[in-house]
Amino acid sequence: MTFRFTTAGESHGPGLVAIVEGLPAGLALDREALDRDMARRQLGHGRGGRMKIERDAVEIRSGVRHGRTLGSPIAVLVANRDYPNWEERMNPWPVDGEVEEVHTPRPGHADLAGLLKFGHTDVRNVLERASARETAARVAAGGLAKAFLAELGVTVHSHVLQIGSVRAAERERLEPTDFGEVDDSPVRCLDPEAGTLMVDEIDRLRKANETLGGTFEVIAFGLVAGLGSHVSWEERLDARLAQAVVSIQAIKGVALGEAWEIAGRPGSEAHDEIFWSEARGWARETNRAGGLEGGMSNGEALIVRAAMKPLSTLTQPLRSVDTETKQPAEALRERTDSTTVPAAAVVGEAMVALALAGAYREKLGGDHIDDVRAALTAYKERIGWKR
Ligand code: EPS
Repeated sequence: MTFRFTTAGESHGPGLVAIVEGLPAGLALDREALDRDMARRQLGHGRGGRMKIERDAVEIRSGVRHGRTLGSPIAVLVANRDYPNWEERMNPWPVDGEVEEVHTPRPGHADLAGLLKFGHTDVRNVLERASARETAARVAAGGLAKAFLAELGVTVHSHVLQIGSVRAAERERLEPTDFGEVDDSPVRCLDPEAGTLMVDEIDRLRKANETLGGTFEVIAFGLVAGLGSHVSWEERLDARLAQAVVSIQAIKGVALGEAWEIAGRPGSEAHDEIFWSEARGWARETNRAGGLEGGMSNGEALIVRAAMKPLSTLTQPLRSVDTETKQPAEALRERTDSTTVPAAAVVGEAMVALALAGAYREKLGGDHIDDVRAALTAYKERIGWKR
């Protein structure tokens, strides 16, 4: 059983598409839950004018009937409400009149390398696809993965740890219930004081024509031990999670568990000692590994952190070169967000959910969701899993 997904779409084109293949039949989908995630991705202090235009919603085009999956590929469409304002510039078909080309690549964006690689003369042919608008399609796909995981007792959450120079206080051992109100924070931060300072920092830097990056954490609860595998590199769950999260636009680093902190500690303070009791079964008192050992889940909460660079579209542009004249020029100045770390955390949830859904499909197989549940029960029984 191969679980996979792909997306298509340009930022200002007619819309975005995601195709998810390999979910079992009979899985119940909740339309409101899917759209709730789409709206959560649009949240966050520091968003620009575009989010006032878009009202992202999932339109299912195939693979679902009367609220349940059919086992066939699921195609979803997310419309770009901004398209009518770009119809001439982004029309799939020739238009009357000249469409002005962009020749000033932004440092930090895909603009220059993409232009050279694909032989375009118009930077827009690259930037439209490189844009983080594409993450709306990932969140739509991730919503389907989350629905599947929920059937297996897994939930995926996220929160912002840092925006610009402001860091939230570190929290030990978070539980699913800690995330009930995270979307009420304007920056999706669990530390209200830091959240207020983050909002101030965003406002201050926006006035100075700056953009901001930051870090966020995604946590998945309820995993069974043994997802992924130690036996070959491409089956390692940690490697797949890292790829999934680093593939998000502007993400430059990923940490699994306390990766960077552990690197400087002695071994006796770096690992999670193993315990067993009749009541709990296998358990750990600490979770420094972030739920991953030897490329497999160990049943503890799965913790992935990501670092996002400041957005590369600046209202006070950096120095660049005109790709036609080769003369110095200011980089493209476009409408932009000041920061999208809160939104990126929601995209992180989607990518982690998609990676985990793939790992569960491989582990448990099954054509109908009932087959998958039965396989999970049988596996838990075999390994004596009590959670
Ligand atoms: C983006 C630039 C902005 C963002 C966009 C990503 O769009 P625009 O150029 O239309 O103002 O708003 O993000 C989204 C549209 C979205 O849905 O997240 C970029 O260049 O990456």
